[in-house]
Amino acid sequence: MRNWLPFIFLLASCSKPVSENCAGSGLYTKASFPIGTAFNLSDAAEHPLLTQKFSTHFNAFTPENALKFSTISPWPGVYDFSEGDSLVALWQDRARIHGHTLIWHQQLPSWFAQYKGDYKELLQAHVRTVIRHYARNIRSWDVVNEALTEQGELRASPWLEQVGEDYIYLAFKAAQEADAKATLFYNEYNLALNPRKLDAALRLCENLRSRGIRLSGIGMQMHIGVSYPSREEIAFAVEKIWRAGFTVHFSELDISLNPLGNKKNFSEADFQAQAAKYREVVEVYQQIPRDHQFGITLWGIGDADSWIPNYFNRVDAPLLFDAHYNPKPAFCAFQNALK
Ligand code: 9MR
Repeated sequence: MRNWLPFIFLLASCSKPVSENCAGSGLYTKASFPIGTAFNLSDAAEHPLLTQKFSTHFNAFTPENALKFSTISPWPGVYDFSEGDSLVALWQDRARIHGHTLIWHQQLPSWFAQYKGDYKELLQAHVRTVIRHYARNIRSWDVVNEALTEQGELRASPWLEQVGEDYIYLAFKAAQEADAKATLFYNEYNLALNPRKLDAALRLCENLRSRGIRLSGIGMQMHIGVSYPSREEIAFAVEKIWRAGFTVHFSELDISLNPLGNKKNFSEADFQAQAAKYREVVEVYQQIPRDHQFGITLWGIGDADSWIPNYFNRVDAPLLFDAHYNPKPAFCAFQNALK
């Protein structure tokens, strides 16, 4: 038995995760770029701790659903900006507000499919109306969201169907005409995971630029998992994007603990692995030259508010704070990685 003791101690010390310590001070105060998050007005109203955490740690904000077409347009040509206006009024003094999203194949109004007018005009009017409404408070926009398939082709979006291939160009053109100084983004997921999609996104954005579009940056959504994509894959994608002359926004970061949906709960080791991945993401982001960094935006604050459990019908805990807004190991790793 005595001979086994060192081995047992060694095993115990290897498997026991090392917790990082960190200060409760604001995340954004340690960062050299904006640190953002996303939520809805109802989340803010229901959870006072959410707004408290937001005020302490974040200096950028993306309305999660408030500016989407289905939220703001109950009838053709009719706009109700009340939720977006309330969020803007709440945060504009202390956070940079990023507009999300103008043209997307999801969250279209219920009347969209039966619309009897000209879809090209609808697209242009929509982009113009929303950008102009917020021109004073929102200086950057995800103009087009998720236009590509994993094969790098144009996705079968209702916009593609109704307006044709030029719908992306038309959206960006309308955006820059509506606000000549706004910072315009193309926003997409799986860019680090899928080099084929990354190349297609770069081709798309370079093509838009060659046609006179003032496209500033690419939003890498970064809905990722603890074990994918690798640090190297993230670094490769990031570098390709900034070297092509685009600003990089990690626009919707969360790190799933349960991508396959086969777990019912999570161990301390899972939370440590997640923390390590968050650290990696922050480290890679900080390798981008300053003038190509737009910021890192988390897709929510507390695990209970995340879109993932509802959307995929599985338990998950992908964010920096737990369901009670207590900081997780991921929070400390994120904070300690900032420099
Ligand atoms: O977080 C959003 C969730 O509340 C909505 O139900 C969902 C609808 O598809 O959209 C979520 O946000 C998405 C974002 O707007 C675009 N990228 C993917 C995000 C997660 O689906």
